[in-house]
Amino acid sequence: MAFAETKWICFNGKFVRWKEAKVHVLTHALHYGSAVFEGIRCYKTVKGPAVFRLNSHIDRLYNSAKLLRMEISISPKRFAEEVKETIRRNKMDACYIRPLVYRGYGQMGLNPLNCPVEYSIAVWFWDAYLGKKGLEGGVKAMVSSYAKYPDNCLPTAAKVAGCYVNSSFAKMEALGKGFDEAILLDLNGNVCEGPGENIFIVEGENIKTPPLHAAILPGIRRRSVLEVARNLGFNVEETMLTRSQLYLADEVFFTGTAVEIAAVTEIDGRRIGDGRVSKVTKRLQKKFFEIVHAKDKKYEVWLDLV
Ligand code: PPE
Repeated sequence: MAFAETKWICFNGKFVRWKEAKVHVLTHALHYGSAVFEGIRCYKTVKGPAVFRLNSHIDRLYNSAKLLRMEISISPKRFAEEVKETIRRNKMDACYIRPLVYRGYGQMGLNPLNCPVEYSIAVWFWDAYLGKKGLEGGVKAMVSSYAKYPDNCLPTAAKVAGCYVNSSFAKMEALGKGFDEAILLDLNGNVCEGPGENIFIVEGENIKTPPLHAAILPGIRRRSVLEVARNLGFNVEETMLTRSQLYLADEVFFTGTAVEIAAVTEIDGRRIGDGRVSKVTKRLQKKFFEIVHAKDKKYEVWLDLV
């Protein structure tokens, strides 16, 4: 597989060659999923490379670590600095950033508390997650046969590596059936999110998305889209959504760091709206393109120059 390798990975604060950033096979996280991660994007702007809402992502990383009872050895401020240093060292002007905090090698068994907490930061060029299709033509999704786990089973607000097996199941099933992406419902049939994206629907002038208590990841794009849409004059609402609301919506779109904003034009073989990327999704895509490329002063505070 061709991976867009870069030169350096920050490994516990030291910069090591991409190929040398390795761990022992008895690393706790490999066996028990005891790791947390982030997905962040850096964009090329006229002022140089800029990271989108870096501090929000770092805050979520520290919250994820807290939920897993992991103490990160450096401060959030220092962590953010190391993210930027990793981008500089690799001379990237646009990239995806993947910080990982995990329980390392030390002791086997379910109790992770005696294993060291280690971290890494890798960057590479990653095109929009659902490709050109996601951004321009819209994707076909299916309602997954896998339900999203409730927060009293596994924390939904944290990006815990082990929890992503749920997402992988849904993703594999969707791809295997010829769809581009999955949509997960909770055990009661309420809409939650995609395996790696939050979901929104458009009903007339209203933009709706499931609330934080709907077993979703508190997406940073989600929060940003809510704010931008409100500022653009749309009625926005965080509310539980049913499966039928998905099918009957005028528009459906995914948001996320990797995916950006992607239109969902078909769900379970049903055409959504007119089956094309429609006006609200297009408007938000355009606005976000301007925001992340530092072309809208109002949102420059969301960009952190590298
Ligand atoms: N829900 C889930 C389950 C999720 O993993 C993501 C991010 C989101 C919502 C959107 O959150 P945010 O990026 O803060 O707006 N998924 C990351 C990982 C994707 C992957 O395939 O890996 C991402 O987009 O970076």
